[in-house]
Amino acid sequence: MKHKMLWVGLVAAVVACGGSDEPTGGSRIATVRMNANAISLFPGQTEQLAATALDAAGATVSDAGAPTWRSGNTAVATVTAAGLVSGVAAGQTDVTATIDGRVGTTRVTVGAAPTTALVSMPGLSFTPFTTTIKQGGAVTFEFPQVPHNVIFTPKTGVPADIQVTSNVRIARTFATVGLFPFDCTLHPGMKGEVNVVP
Ligand SMILES: [Cu+2]
Repeated sequence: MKHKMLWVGLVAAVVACGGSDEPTGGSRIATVRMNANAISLFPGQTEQLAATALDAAGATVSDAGAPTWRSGNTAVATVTAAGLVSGVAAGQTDVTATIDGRVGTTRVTVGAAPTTALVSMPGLSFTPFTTTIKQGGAVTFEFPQVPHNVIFTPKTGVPADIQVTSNVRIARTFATVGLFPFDCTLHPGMKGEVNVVP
């Protein structure tokens, strides 16, 4: 979301500066700066990239055209015309943004999602909030002394809920790709989610 807002801001700047009195003719763009030199994703995860055109002095060229996005290997990661990168399969590639012939590059590493993961419950929270796991993998819920439950939002492929318990580890297997939110109904706002990826 942070990256998306950055990109929206860039678009707004381009619009705001349209028709400025800056010189034309020949590229004023010296480099294309990416918001990240490198990113890491799991298959099925996305991340928004942003590219900024800079002049020779390093100042933003606010009325530069929109970047053209390209993935060096679409079997590893794809990128949309708006710079949204999606992990496809484990590997490494470069995503480039070209503006007026200048190229910015972000190295994209797609890692295999883990087959096991642990969710702990410090205070009245699930940590981490989002657990990413490979399809068929198992998430272990580590219940502390304070009792909690894990109640999943009903949907196809969701595992069985875990009723109120404490001082125990209980695992659930996730056979279906998708996002599976859950709550502890004893503690309003105590929420988490399991993101199951191919
Ligand atoms: Cu709880």
